[in-house]
Order: sequence, then C-alpha cells, then structure tokens
Amino acid sequence: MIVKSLRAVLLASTLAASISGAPAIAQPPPSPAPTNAAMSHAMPSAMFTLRSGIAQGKMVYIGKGGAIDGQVNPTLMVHEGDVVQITIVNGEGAEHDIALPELHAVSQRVIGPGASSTLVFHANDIGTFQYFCTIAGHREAGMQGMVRVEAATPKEPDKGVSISRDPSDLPPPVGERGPITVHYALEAIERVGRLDDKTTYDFWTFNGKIPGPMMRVRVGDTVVLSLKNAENSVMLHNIDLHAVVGPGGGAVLTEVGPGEIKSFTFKATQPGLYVYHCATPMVSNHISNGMYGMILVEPVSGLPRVDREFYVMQGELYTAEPYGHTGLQEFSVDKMMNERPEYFVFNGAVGALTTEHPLRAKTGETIRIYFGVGGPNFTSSFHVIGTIFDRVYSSGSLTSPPLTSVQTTTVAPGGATMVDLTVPVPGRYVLVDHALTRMERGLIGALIVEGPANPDIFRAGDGSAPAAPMKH
Ligand SMILES: [Cu+2]
Repeated sequence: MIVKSLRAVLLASTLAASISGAPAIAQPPPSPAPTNAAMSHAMPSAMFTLRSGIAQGKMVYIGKGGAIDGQVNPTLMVHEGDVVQITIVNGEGAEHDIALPELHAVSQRVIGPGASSTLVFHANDIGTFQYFCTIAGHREAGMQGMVRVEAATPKEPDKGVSISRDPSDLPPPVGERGPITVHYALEAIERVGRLDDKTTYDFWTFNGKIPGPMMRVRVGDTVVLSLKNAENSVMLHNIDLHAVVGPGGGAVLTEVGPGEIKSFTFKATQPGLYVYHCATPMVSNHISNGMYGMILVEPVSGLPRVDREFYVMQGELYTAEPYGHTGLQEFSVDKMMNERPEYFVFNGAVGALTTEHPLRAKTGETIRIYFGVGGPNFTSSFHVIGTIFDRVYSSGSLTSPPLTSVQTTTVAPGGATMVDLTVPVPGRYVLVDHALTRMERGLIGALIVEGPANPDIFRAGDGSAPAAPMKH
C-alpha cells in the first residue's frame, strides 16, 4: 500500500527533482525518482526546512529557521518564478516524505531521526498548492500544509548611489592670514551611480562625487596635492589644475595607475576661480564621466563676504541609449566624437539640484554661486530665472572689476564665473543654461528662497485692464 501510493506520486511527477541533502541516509525509493538536470543546476531563490514531529497530539511538519520557525504545517510563501527548495528533516523517527503532486515534486523518504531529503521545484504558476506526506495515513494524521505562489514583484532597477555633490559642500573663506602650505589629498574613484531615476552610469570621479571637492586657498599659498587612484579602478587618471603654472597643470606628475599614489607641489600665483579636471587620454571621456572640480584662489584681501555660498558645475554625458533610458547607460564614443550628448547635468546627475540638493536661502540674503563648466564641450549661458546677478566676475577673474546687473553670463568649458545675487521675493527660482533645450535633457536646478512676501517688488494684478494701454 505504501509502495503503491508512492509509485502513484512518482509516476505523476514527470518534472520531479529529488536531491538528497546531507547527511542523506534516506532509503532509496522503490523506483528511481525522475530528475531534471536543468533544475539541479538552478540556484534556489526560496529555501525552507521542515522537521517532522508531533504537535497537539498530531503528526505534523514544523518549520525550522526563518519566518516559519516553530510554525506547525507552515504556509510557504514564494513568488512566481522562484526556484523553491524544501528540505525535510526526520524529527521523531517515523518514516516520512513530502510531496507536491500538483507541482510534480516529491522528496525521498527520510527514515530514522536526523535523516533529511531535499526537493526542488519551479514555482511557475500563481496559486495555492498542497504539500503532504505520502506515507499511508500520515496526511490524514495531520502532515499537510500549503505552498502559496504569489505574483512576482517587478524588480526595481538599481538606483545606484548618489554621485552628486551637495552645492553647499564647500570650504569656508580663507580669512585673514598670510601665505601657508596647504595639503590636499584626492582620490580617483570609478563607481556606478545614479544618473537619473531608474538610470545609472559608470562615473569616474574625484573623491566619489561630482564635481570633485572644491579646494580653497589664498594667493601665495603653496599647495601639496596628492592623487591616489583607487585599487579597484580600471583606468589611469591624473589631475590638471588651471590654477597651476607648469607643464600640463600637474597632469604629467600625477598620472596614476590603479592603486598608485603621486603628489606634486605648486604655488598659487594668481587669484581666480579655476577648473581642474583629469587629463588622461581620451581627456574628453574622463571629463564627461565626471572628473572635474574647481579650486578658488582668493586674493590677498579675500573676497567680499556674503551670507551664502554654493558650488555648482555643469557637464554633459554621451550615452549609447537616448536620454531617459532605464538601467545602466554605457558611454558612446561615437556620440562624443560627434558632440551629441544625451544628458546635460548640474552636479553630476539629473535632479541633483532639484530633488536631491536644491539651493536654499532667505529673502534679502547675499548669495554667491561659484559656477564652472566641466563640459567637456558645451558652453553654458548661465541664468537664474527670475533674478538678476548683482555682480558677475566674468571668466572667473577676481582681479578685474565685476560686471553689474547681468541677466545671463557665458561660461566656457574649462571656465568659471563667480556670481553674486540677492533675491528680495520668496519663491522657487530655477537655475538653467539659457540654451533651454538642455533643460529637457536634465539641466535644471532650484534655488528655494524663503521669507515674507514683498508686494512692493512683485505682486499679482487684480485682473482689471491697464488704465493707459501701451502705445507704440
Ligand atoms: Cu581620469
């Protein structure tokens, strides 16, 4: 009778996989259990262990480990598509097995305390399926439960780590002091990060963020700069600083392979706001992938004080798939050679300065933005919608008098500008490159200004027509 019922199950189990678990001292079934070669290679994505035992006077399966630990005849929750592995352990000594005939799966019998056996099946259909012991009378005595297969939750694409530097992450003013020696340690880090919601990219960075760290010294300072290339990098990297007077701006002296570290020393001879970047060939590729930042060399007397300072850089990315593609975007050398970027970004990623790190200030505060273009190729027409720059230190020159009352300022690739503004009216102001098509490719930032309304300067009309129509 036992043999007959087991045979019935086995005959029905055309896809059954019966894999003995260690220590497997299970007695072989009366006829060989069919195996599925493909199945035996599949890695289980849901695993359960059930121990036979007695509970409330009944013969049962008891969950062992995980969410089912200690539960009597637990319901095993899995997802559609899971490769499910169930191990049965003989807990009390009587002969048992476990079978799911509807899923064409049955284990070997376990005989004697501690014996175990494992079955594996694919949960291909959504629904509820009975498991039970096929030994005569055991199911009726209590050894039965359910496997519930639920719809698979769609896998969220990997969002990636943030590579966007917070624009308020910059050093404080140098202050009143004479020239000193300043040490900076940079590290070239290649990392997959968030380019957009649902889009990632294999960025190359200085210190893991875009832009790289802002350095801030005084004219006359001596800078000792070390560049390490991370152990797990694939590429060579270096650094070329536009504040440096010397061959390659330091690039040759700092070329480092993975795991290497090199340093060089330079004197900050001229005040200004300067871009730095990696200059390893193909240079434009290294820059586009995120290897740019700025160094501010303050004049002897320092800069006029302001209430808030921000650090923003613009760049563009050349990806194989169009803007908006979901998943990992690959670099496209063809698009780069044709100067056809898919993405334009402030601080490395779409949304970096809107959802992630918007700029924040209060009405009437003096606001300064250190703005640079990493590029590598596109000039920015930098503008903050709804404001006028009080002062623009064009081309990052801090020794020339600033332009005043400027709407939009041109910033070259590998160039910078320092702009001062005040915002008397509260609201959300938008940072753009006024080549506004680029807004549709990710180039947008937000300056959120809080404070009392200022109707003298800005207010809504009452809907009536003007008393004196405009004459031409
Ligand atoms: Cu590089």
